Amino acid sequence: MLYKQDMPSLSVVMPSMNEEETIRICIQKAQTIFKNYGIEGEIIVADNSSDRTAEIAASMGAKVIGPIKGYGNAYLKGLAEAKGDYIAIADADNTYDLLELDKFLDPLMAGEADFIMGTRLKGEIKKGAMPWLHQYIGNPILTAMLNFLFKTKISDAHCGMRAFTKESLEKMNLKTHGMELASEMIIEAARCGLRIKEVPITYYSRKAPSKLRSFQDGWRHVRFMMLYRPGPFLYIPGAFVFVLGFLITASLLLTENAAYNRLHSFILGSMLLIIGGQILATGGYMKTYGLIHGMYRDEKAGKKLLSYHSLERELLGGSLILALGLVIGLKVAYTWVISGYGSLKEVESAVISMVLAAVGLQLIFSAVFVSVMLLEVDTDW
Ligand SMILES: Nc1nc2c(ncn2[C@@H]2O[C@H](COP(=O)(O)OP(=O)(O)O)[C@@H](O)[C@H]2O)c(=O)[nH]1
Ligand SMILES: [Mg+2]
Repeated sequence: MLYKQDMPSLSVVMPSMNEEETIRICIQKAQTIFKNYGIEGEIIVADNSSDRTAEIAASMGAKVIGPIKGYGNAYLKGLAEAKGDYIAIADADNTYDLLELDKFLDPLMAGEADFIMGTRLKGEIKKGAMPWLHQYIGNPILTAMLNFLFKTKISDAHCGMRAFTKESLEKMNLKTHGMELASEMIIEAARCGLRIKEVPITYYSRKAPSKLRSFQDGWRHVRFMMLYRPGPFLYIPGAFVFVLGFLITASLLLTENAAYNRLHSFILGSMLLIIGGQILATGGYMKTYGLIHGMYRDEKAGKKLLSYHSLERELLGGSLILALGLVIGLKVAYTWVISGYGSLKEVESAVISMVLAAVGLQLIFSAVFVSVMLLEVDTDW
């Protein structure tokens, strides 16, 4: 139990799933830190175990909550319970040495930073502690993406040992249920303008098997970043592909008989137009989802684009493009009928009709889908 005094207090939150071999040592180390600092401390174990983890943790005075499925969920519920002025988080697998918490607490308590990240890549990684794929490929790539997209300067975005002040936690809008919470926390810290500091730590190997699934969890982080920043993932490539398709198709249409002489380029251009449209539409869906869930700082432009009236205009625009495609398609069919159902040489018109119909339909469906997503939102967008 924490009592508010002048003395600061510390909450240590640990998610656990079948960590009976290591939960004891983790709690002991946290308690040693409480003693060394002479601070009031509480340990919260957000558990989802079928072994004796919860029983051991409770017997050592930790507050055990659960069962909680999902790494993100465990933190969301665990952090909601935390009452300390300072909050530290770490795995319950003893891969992080909780005695190293001093490196996190000192700068926090000195007011030098609001959010302290451990870094194993600038610290030490014991032999066999981190799979090769994570150490040299997954983690550096995901970290670089995060740094690029969110202008952070982190060296180990997936380090699970972190600490922050209670006020910082309250500022961050954390909500993801899975492993992507690790990325969300950094993105939110950066978004809220928290002062982030890294401290090198040592990473030890695990006893029980890891719960991480490299590819599924890696992809969850990428998907999450995409949601926050659809621009570099979808808008920019989508617009590039669309414009390229448009230029190829338009330049061929302006060339005499090019649709026949350069048929393959013509089809390539058309394909790029359709693909570009699809990528842009997906960007629109992601942006809508992000706006609904308050993920962006500057929401004005996005909200305007998604306002009821602009959706109506998109619907109208899509219908006109589709209608044009259908008219051209009908013209092709008519030519076929009056030619006595013989062989046709209307490839150019047929392809244009197909592209217009596909792009027009995409626009109509996107406008409909986005407006359906907005049904649940209580605004006058
Ligand atoms: N409550 C809860 N804890 C989990 C869950 N999945 C993983 N954990 C715990 O979260 C921490 C991080 O998971 P871990 O397997 O160590 O991932 P790694 O450090 O990336 O290998 C460990 O303490 C796990 O026991 C879950 O679904 N629920
Ligand atoms: Mg771990």
